Amino acid sequence: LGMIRQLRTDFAENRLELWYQPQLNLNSGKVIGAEALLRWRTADGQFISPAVFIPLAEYSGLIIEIGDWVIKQACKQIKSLEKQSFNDVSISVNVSIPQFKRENFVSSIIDAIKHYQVNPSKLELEITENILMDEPQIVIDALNQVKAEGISIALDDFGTGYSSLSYLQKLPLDRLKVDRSFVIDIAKPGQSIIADTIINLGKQMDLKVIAEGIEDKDQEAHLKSQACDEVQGFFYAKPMPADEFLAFLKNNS
Ligand code: G
Ligand code: G
Ligand code: MN
Ligand code: NA
Repeated sequence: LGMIRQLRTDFAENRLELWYQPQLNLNSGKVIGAEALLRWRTADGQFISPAVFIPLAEYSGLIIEIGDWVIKQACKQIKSLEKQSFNDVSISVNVSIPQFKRENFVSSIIDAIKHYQVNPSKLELEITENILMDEPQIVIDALNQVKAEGISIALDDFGTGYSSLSYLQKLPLDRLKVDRSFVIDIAKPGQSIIADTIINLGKQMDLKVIAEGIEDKDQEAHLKSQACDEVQGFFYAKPMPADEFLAFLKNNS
């Protein structure tokens, strides 16, 4: 509970930062976007991992305010990229279950897009299949509204959650993210079956496929052999502050 109180105070004092991990087109090597990832820098300069504080934010309800801030921050970032003529760079934000349960979730996103006057297709929401665990219809309705606004939707951590394949056809998706756990051993004999199958499934469904967690060139070579569209991983770049992302973009576009 002490930590929740500290999170609330630090959020109010602007100690949360949004960092960006580049996403590249595998063929061209050019940056096509970034995943926005929260970082919490406490007053004494320590970083606390989102893997630790996101569950606390969800449990305490703080995720609503933090999630609003993340979406506004991402729109602001898209605007600033557009101003520097990077019009084709998209920003993906992770969205938690409690955010969807809120009445005005969709209108809050639309407000942010209008406020910053950004192209909605440059904003992508990353959802996980776990958001369908309860009240799937509420979530599917919200996603359909989001999609109708031209905002993109990606399914994150695909294949690691609790839902069934039948939902894949009910969700208005643009992109499938191949989870890092399926990528880690793909260069080893016989260890790439799940990743290969997910890539193929995504292509058959006319979705863009992005693989996550690439750490070496053998993994990259395997993904090229499967014609995977896009990649994200430490091999290319780690998550970085906005100014460093801009510099990375200038060098890789
Ligand atoms: O960046 P890192 O690998 O430490 O992130 C750990 C986890 O925190 C990941 O599962 C990621 O999706 C989640 N996360 C990071 N930023 C956000 C955010 O803005 N909102 C939500 N809901 N989750 C986030
Ligand atoms: O759950 P989600 O897919 O949103 O998590 C994204 C997290 O994965 C980010 O916090 C990011 O730091 C981490 N990540 C991204 N690329 C790599 C990688 O190549 N290796 C490892 N170990 N983690 C990665
Ligand atoms: Mn993600
Ligand atoms: Na993932």
